[in-house]
Amino acid sequence: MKTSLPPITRTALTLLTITLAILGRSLAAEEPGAAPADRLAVSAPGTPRPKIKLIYDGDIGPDPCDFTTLSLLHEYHRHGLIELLGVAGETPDPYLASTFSIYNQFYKNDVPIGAYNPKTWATTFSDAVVNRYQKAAREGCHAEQNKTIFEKYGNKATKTADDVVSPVELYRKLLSAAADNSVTIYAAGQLFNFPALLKSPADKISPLTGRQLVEAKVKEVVFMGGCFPDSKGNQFKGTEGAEWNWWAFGNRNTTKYTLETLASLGKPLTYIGWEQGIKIPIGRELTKRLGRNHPTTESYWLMRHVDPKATELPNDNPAYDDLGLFYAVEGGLGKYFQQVRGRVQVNEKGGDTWTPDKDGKEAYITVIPGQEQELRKILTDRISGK
Ligand SMILES: [Ca+2]
Repeated sequence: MKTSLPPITRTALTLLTITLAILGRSLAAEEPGAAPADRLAVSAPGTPRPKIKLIYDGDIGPDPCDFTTLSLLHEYHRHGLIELLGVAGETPDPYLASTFSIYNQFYKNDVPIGAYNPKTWATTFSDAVVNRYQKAAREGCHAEQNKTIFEKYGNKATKTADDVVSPVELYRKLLSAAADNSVTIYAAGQLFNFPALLKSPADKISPLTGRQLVEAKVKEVVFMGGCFPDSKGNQFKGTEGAEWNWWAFGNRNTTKYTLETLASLGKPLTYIGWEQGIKIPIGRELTKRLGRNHPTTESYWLMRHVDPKATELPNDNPAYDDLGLFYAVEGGLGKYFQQVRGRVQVNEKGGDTWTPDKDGKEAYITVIPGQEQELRKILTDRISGK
């Protein structure tokens, strides 16, 4: 919608913008390296505040929290809390593009999609990674969610891998069109897209390299990944001591290269570890509200092997990714979350340790004890559109 404002209003708006900008800077200046000021308070959807321009980067499936996160992204987008610039898939799954498209159809949004195509993904994924991913999807989790969701909810208008651009192309387009220092990335999966993007050369989309685009356009990155303060204390099965996302299906240095490069570019990086989402199980109430005929409900049924005739989900599931997205968009430091500043060190296999540093530009966040029930309720509300 275009509106033409009278000159006086434009001047007033300009002054207001300048005042807000100065206020924003002075707030940020109070505490070097602090989370943005709007991370400090949770507001209800619809409350006027600067819209976060967000790119989602992640794996969808097999965990239900991937699908609840997609629902939450679309709810935030349609409630105006974020401008969802695009969704970038990062796994070698031929049905990832169609899941993104089905959610666009379900929520009546038209969010740009980037996903890998089986015909070309060999330039990004080794055979070993593809095999480990497929083995995990089939055996570890006993479900190929995206394929089933396509068969059940796809239609003629559903886009597939052949209809969408690659994740790197999506990123290059979105970042080149964005204002400087304006884009928040929420990364809730393995980090395969980042090395490919950071190493991408100048092309017809942009004269900047991927590294230059990230340096110029990205404001901050929030990750669901790792385990804090270190991953050694947890016995992760089959992931060589690393948390699942940061293990990257055994692809050496994917996580280490990504985090070290982003840190060297001076980007504020926030992590929410595996151990936080486990405290916030959701699903039973949520799937009741969404109804059985919804891809997010479907993902819970598939993951839990629920009898197709059942009307209710027997268990909740950890809200790993949706909890991180909630923080990335609505904040809640001091109310729901606390943060520890410092610097992460990741080994070549994706295992992590932490060095505290009160002036660090990186932070991991944890749920404030006692806030778990409230977070379960608020996440259930948000994901179901309340
Ligand atoms: Ca995920």
